[in-house]
Amino acid sequence: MAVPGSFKDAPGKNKWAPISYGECTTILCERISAQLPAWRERVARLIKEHGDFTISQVTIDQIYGGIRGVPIQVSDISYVDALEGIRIRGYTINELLEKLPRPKGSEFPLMGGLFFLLMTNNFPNQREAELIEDEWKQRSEIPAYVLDVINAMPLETHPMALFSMGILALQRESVFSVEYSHGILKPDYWKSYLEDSLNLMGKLPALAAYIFNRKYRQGRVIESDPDLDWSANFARLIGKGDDYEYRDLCRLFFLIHCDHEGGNVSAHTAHLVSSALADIYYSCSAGMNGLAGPLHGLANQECLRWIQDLRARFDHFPTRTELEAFAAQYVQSGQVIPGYGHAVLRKTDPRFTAQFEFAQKHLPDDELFRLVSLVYEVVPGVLQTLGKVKNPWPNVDAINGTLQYHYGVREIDFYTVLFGVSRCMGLCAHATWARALGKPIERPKSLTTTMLEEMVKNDESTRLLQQSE
Ligand code: NMX
Ligand code: MLT
Repeated sequence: MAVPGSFKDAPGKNKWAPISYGECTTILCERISAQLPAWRERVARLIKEHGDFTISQVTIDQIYGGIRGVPIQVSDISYVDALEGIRIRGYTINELLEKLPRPKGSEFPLMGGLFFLLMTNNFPNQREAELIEDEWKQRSEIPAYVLDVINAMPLETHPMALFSMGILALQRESVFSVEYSHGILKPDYWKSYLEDSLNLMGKLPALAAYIFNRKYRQGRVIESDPDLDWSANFARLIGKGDDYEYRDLCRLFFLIHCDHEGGNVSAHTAHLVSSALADIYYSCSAGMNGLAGPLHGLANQECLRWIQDLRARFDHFPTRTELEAFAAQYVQSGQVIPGYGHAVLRKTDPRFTAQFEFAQKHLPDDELFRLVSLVYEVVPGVLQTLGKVKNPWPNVDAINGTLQYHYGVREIDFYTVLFGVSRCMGLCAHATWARALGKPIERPKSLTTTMLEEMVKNDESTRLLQQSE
């Protein structure tokens, strides 16, 4: 088997047999390597010829306002347009749903194909999508010590904390960390990030299912079925293997949650952590800690709770007027309606629409879905009346819990783990490519309030001086 990495010829560093990568990693490495010289040359030229070109200025408003809208990094893996939504490697959600290879008998894609696309920037054929799926099966076993870590935690621990801990515990498996300690050369770092990514993604469904079964199903054990794809096998591992519609929902759910460009909290966190050359496990675990925040991924559990609370307030299905009054009172009390609003999007999230269409087809009469539909009709208008909400439209989280609930996955606090299983795929692709392009450690600058006050004062003094001249 090929050994993709090369090592420093330094005393004490090269007395070690480098790890042999398998066929799948080698194929992916070849695909990426074929593009790297051109990418590296493009980036180097841009920096050399236009390095001092100003693309943006930062205002005090932005610096105190969560760096909103300030471009701070480059990633060619995905991009979120305010009106169109996400494009992953140039493809919209609908194009991915339509074009990616599928498992036999399903109209929803194989996640192996999505991984291939994210990592290689090449659109996969059926064989390439299945190559990744098969590889993940070989790499799916979770070491016992990782399960011991989870077992040692109190049952009531939030599943996102367990999920993040599980990923962190897997760090012992990192190929990059071993290779780095033996002096692998910088241009080759990305290869072991890729190897670690394949290992991590292969294990995540089993890790998430282990947490689910331990926490909510008295620790039952369900074996994987090697004939199932990654998403359907996850459905099986949580006891939903015979539900063909739920398998499709998993394929849809995992696809739409995989990435949302580089600036969201989980992606940005993982990118920052990996810029210090912390490996995939450290980086993804860190990203998951951000995803666990209620303004980010946890909004999916909060949103279903909100919908359920709303339903519980009435002894009948609420009318439009009743919902309007309830939502208005809710936001006027200073609380946010989960699942609505977005830092970048300025229209309905296409990931919401994809799930909405799934629900219209498969569960049009579900009471919670009917309520989600009514909320979609009413809440944007209510948020608009506040006059401060920049995007009154639903995001991905406004419906995903309702779908899970319909199919019997009613453990609401588990929903963000589902998001995380998928999101790690995007985090891995960003980190691998950041190493491939030799991105440096991130270190932006912080200022003090006094400095800002002085900058404003000096600017005003200069202006007054100029006026008096
Ligand atoms: N309900 C009530 N108020 C809202 C909402 C909402 N859904 N969205 C924004 N606002 C408020 C926001 O709290 C802020 O108020 P204040 O100035 O008093 O602090 C004001 O409107 C301006 O906020 P925006 O600039 O529109 O939004 P921002 O970019 O700061 O935040 C979110 C974006 C997504 C954090 C925000 O819309 C929100 O909290 N939404 C609810 C939580 C949610 O659905 N998060 C999931 C995001 C997607 N994901 O999966 O990660
Ligand atoms: C995401 O999927 O990460 C969310 O929509 C949040 C974001 O993009 O800021």
